[in-house]
Amino acid sequence: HEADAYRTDLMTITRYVLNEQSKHPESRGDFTILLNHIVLGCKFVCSAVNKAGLAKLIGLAGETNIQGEEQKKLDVLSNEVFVKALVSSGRTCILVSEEDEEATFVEPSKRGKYCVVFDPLDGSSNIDCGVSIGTIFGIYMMKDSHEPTIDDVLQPGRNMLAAGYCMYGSSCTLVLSTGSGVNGFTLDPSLGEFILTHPNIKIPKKGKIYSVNEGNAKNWDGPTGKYVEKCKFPKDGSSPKSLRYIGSMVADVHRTLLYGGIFLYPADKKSPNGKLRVLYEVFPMSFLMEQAGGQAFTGKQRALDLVPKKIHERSPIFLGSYDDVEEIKALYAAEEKKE
Ligand code: P6P
Repeated sequence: HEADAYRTDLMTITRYVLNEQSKHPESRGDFTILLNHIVLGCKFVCSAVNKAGLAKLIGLAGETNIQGEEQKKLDVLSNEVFVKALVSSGRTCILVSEEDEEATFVEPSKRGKYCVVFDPLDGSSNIDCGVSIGTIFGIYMMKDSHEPTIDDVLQPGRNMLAAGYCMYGSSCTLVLSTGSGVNGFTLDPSLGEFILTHPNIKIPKKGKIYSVNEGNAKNWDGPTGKYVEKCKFPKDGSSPKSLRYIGSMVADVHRTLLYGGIFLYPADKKSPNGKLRVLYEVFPMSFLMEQAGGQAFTGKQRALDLVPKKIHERSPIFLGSYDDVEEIKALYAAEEKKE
């Protein structure tokens, strides 16, 4: 037959998640319902982001969020959409959002057993210039069926059941892992469905790209400085790596996942814990990298082994191709020995 104009066996994200659920016969479908509400939030934000330029949704909302940054209307809108979608799912008990200083404890009548940590619109400083931005999320099961407390979200990243991001760029791409590999889905606006376009993503073992804000070089610690020097002036005669830095974590991580290489947001003298947030930036991206065969390191330990003490805690992060992260781990280990 000539190639079908229309694929008839559409693997939508909903069908994919249902397939995953069927692997857990004891499951009552709560997780599937939760993911479906996250997907709904992503579809809404995708539509709002795409209209932003026209609907004058951009521009400052005037308020500032916990990070002291001026909130743009899209930030506020996206946060409200996700909070409402997650609460109405009836499957969550605690929500932590980059936009909210305090965690949201869901009222008992709507309470479920999952805790969701998310950045509803990461990279929002890039909205006005059309650079890709994204939603990042992670899902924990509450520790046990008791009254939910903040400790239910202060778990190491290795306890996450699922993590993902949705990138709002030239197309709307949702990358998800529920613990058995990483899959990418692209929104077909004519169907309003996310279709599987990147099955079983595996990050190249080694890459040719490094991604860091070189503007902070003055304040880097030794190992980071040495590693970046090595990328630019390799001693073994290999060719220098390319620098690609978009300044929007979802876009930089998505490129790293698909093309390989390493993304770095190191500590520096100004910010000893780096800039990126543990719960809803470092953990979900580290989870995805490990599921795709890469790794994620904080400069001291495996990122997913970190146990956060505060919901907006930061950590340095080095993530990407397995071999590239190994190199920077060796430099930190050598530094450790000297001390
Ligand atoms: P810098 C965007 O504001 C963000 O939170 C991440 O999306 C991005 O990776 C990082 O900050 C960029 O930070 O200091 O390089 O501008």
